[in-house]
Amino acid sequence: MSNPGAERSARSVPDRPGPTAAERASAEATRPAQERYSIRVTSRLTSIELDTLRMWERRYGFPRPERTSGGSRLYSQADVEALKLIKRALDQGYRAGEVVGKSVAELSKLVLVSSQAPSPAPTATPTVATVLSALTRHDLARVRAELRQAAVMLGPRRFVVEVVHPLCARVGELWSDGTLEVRHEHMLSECSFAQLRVLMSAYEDRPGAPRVLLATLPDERHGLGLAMLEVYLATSHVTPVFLGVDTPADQIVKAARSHEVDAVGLSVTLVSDLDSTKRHVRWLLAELPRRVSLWVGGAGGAELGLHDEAVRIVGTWREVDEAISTLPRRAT
Ligand code: B12
Repeated sequence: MSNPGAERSARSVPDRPGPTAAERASAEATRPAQERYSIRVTSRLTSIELDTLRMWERRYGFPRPERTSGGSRLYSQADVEALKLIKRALDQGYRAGEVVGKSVAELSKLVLVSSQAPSPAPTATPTVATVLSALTRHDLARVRAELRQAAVMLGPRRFVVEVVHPLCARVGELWSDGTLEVRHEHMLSECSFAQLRVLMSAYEDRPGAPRVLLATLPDERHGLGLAMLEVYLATSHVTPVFLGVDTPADQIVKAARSHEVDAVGLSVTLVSDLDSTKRHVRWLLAELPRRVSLWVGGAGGAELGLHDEAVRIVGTWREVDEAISTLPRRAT
């Protein structure tokens, strides 16, 4: 039986000879489009010496690159990412034996926990652009990788303020003008939540730190603002108590009492029914213990027209800082 595909490809073979096996191997070894990198490129990308890469492979079995037919090493994008984190951990004082071979998740945590302010300060702008472009291509792996890398490079606070917040705002705009669809927004929300959760796993309750309960009222499903705030508070030595979205007001009061919080933070978007939100806020003011402050943040907060000095309307990160500065310090 004839095979038309084979015939077509046989006809299209050019007259001049194709590349030799060695040429193909060498081209493959340096072709970033396939996300495979030669040892030389990997060394340059990660600032790790060629000999060190070979030695780790022998000693720790990592990285274990693929080989071309000619035997040259081909490192994957994941190898490069892990190696960059290993390099950061080494720069922070870890020994190779402690970090080489750990997973990217473990390394990210190590590097974050031990990093002070990242220096020199890298800029977040390329990340926002790259994530948006990956979102439009449905390249979920790239979205996750970019967010993970930005979190490590910038640190949790800058990651929230300079990456997740502007990304959400931009995706909201692109969604309302029809450039992006709801699936893009869901994808970004899920990936952002996941990364914010990883960041939170590095924090534990600090004895003596003030506590802030975070929730949204019934029918408000936007929780990313709260998840950002959770990380932001944790980096400000405040213990966040994340209750989540769509929470009945009486449950917020009960949780505020049982967790002995100093403030309750509500996130309100423009989607919220503002009259019902106002009623809930007034009810909360009456029911919460007097020493518990009430913060209302998110784009809908300012639209509520609440002029009650017991309610703090918070719209910017600076205002979040001001609100934090009013929290009492507890005796340990
Ligand atoms: C992600 C998202 C979703 C996700 C939410 C996922 C999740 N689990 O959170 C999903 C897909 C569920 C969703 C659904 C909807 N969404 Co939506 N969504 C967004 C998006 C892109 C980001 C939301 C967000 O996280 N904002 C948080 C940050 C980015 O916003 P922020 O308010 O400025 O917050 C700042 C501060 O106020 C502070 N902060 C926030 N909260 C708090 C709380 C406290 C206590 C403090 C101190 C500080 C603080 O943090 C930020 C930094 O300063 C926004 C776009 C946008 N610009 O917000 C649209 C947006 C809010 N959604 C919109 C709409 C229309 C909807 C839907 C009605 C769509 C639909 N037809 O189904 C539904 C409604 C669902 C509901 N009943 O709540 C519109 C609202 C427009 C309007 N004027 O009404 C927006 C603005 C998009 C747009 N441009 O059209 N959405």
